[in-house]
Amino acid sequence: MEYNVADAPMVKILHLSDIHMGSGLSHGRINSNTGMNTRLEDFRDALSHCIDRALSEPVDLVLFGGDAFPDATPPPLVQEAFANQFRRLADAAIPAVLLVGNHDQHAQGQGGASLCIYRTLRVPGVIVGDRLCTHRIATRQQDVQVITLPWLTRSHLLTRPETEGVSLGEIHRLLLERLRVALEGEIRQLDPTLPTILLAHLMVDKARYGAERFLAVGKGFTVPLEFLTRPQFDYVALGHVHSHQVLSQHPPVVYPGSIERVDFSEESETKGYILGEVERGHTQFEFCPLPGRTFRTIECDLATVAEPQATLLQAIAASPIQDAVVRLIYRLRPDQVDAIDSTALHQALAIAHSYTIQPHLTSQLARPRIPELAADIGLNPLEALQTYLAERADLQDLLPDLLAAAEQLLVTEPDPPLTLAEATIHSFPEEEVYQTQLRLL
Ligand SMILES: [Mn+2]
Repeated sequence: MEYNVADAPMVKILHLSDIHMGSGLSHGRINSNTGMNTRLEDFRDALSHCIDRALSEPVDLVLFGGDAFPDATPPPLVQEAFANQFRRLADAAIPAVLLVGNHDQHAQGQGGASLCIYRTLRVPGVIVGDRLCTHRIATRQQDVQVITLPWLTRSHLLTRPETEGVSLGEIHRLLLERLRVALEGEIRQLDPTLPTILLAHLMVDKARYGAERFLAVGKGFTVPLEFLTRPQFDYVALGHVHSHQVLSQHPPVVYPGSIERVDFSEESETKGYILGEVERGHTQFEFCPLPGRTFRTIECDLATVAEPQATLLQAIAASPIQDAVVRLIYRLRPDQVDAIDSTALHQALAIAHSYTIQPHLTSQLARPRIPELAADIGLNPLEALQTYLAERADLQDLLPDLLAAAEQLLVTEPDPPLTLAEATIHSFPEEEVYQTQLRLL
């Protein structure tokens, strides 16, 4: 392709994705100064960092790869936190493309309910990508073409009669075939002289999975990387996968990843966004890390240690937990439970931003400590007690009394068993049963 480099200045872009504003609020607490959940403030700050950078560079175009909120109906406070940041771009006359991800769509019907409001309001410079089409966008430098490919469901590309009685595998094959044709249609009408970007929310077959796997309700279909590595594209800006990864260099096919951790599955991932310079036939880009809130897991197996409390406190002291979201997971034997002083644990964890403590008892059946008491050996209750007590040196003084008491209990005639009718009436009043069932739902 022939063109004069001097006539084709590069377009500076900022590409971010998977904001999920309003996620993981259980890891936060209420900020008494603002009344806001601190995790909502963290997500807002992460987005604010991105927008700060877009303004300070300044970039010519911002690309958002989809999944603005956890669902299509965010509460007004969360909508506002998102809108306040993108409004700063509009104020600075920097165009932004907001792509619709799977979390932005309603389960039924088409369109990105949570993002379409920006089109309805005609916010200057904001383009909502809720269908496959090409947008020619005027930037300070030059025009750029952006093909938007939102999260596709079968209703976008297939009609009901086409999918009736058809296997899921066959539907995915049909979807990919339709997508290939539709994408080809967009590619053929591109202006070959302009920088061209594909902005898509999808799962590429070669991508590593992350937290998005657990967040998505319905499993979508994966798209082969070959669909995206077309010479007509100068940059392929992706969204959906939460861990940053570069799938191809020519052209660059990039997931920036999410901007904040939604849960512990993202504990070890670096969060950030992409800053790039796109020109026809040549693109440079770099990943820019965001500070982000640290997540820290402390895991301890206490079942084999002599001093469980001291071991646990040492493990906490050895972890940098200041201002982090912390989970303390420890395993212990049932007979060690009394050795744990939970007040001291809470004190040790108080410098964390938030924390949870998850004790797990090692299963007696899985680890029979007294071979004579293994599950497959038949003993009557008194024999079982004698076998157990024989192992407990600390209880030898009480042995005669304990055995006598046990014998007494075992020979005492129990209360006559309740009839079924009585049991129903006495143990489970109707209302209580109803309440129990409600909790189960
Ligand atoms: Mn997604």
